[in-house]
Amino acid sequence: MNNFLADFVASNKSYWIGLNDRKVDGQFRWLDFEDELSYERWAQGEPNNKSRDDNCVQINNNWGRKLKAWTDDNCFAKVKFICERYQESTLCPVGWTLSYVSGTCLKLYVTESSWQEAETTCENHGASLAMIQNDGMNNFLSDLTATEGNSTDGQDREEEILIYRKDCSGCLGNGHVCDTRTGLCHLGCEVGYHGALCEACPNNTFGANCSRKCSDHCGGSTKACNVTTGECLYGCADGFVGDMCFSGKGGCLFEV
Ligand SMILES: [Ca+2]
Ligand SMILES: [Ca+2]
Repeated sequence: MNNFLADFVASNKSYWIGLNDRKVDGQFRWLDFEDELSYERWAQGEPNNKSRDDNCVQINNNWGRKLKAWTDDNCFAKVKFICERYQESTLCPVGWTLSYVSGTCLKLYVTESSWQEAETTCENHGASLAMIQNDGMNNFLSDLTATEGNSTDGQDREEEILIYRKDCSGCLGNGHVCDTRTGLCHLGCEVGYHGALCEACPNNTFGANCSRKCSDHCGGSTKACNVTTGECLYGCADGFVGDMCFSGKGGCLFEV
């Protein structure tokens, strides 16, 4: 393959986005929304509804075409795609990229899929095909497509486990410190929390490094106690008193 062709193939990238005119030909809509488009970025001569099924839209980084522009294409064509998911926080799961333009998380999928297969894959990951409402977002997605191949090796990375965290509770540090992408606490854990993620003490333990055990005389079916202080959460079992229920009512101590 000569260099020219190699460059052409390397730069010939198309990705499904959420735009389609499957419902009424010629009326393009974002996914199932009814609103008319407030922003469009069609390539020259597009949309041209070339075949009867040209009802789904790709964003292209094609050599020889207007960069970042859209084309209508056959919905059953197999191309890569971009999913977008909404977050309550400004943190994205690992493998997703935050768009400061939209406040949403974006991810490229390199498994070539029909438009519907792509949308289904997005939905299975709590997302939908990406939507573009302005130049900023169009540029963002275009930049995102430029990162393809950096880490995917032709495979979608399997890292959908949401190990990011919205806060760093349990982590030590002023205002709590953790890697919000991985959830790991950098400075160790507060009293009552343990592990790399500084999770609350398990199995009725409490205190520094979860090294102490809640009193056997804590009340309730779980006999649970506060992970930091050891105070019984549901009062004391019959015959015992005190925050930690170590004292017998008669004044005897049942320290454990
Ligand atoms: Ca059409
Ligand atoms: Ca077309």
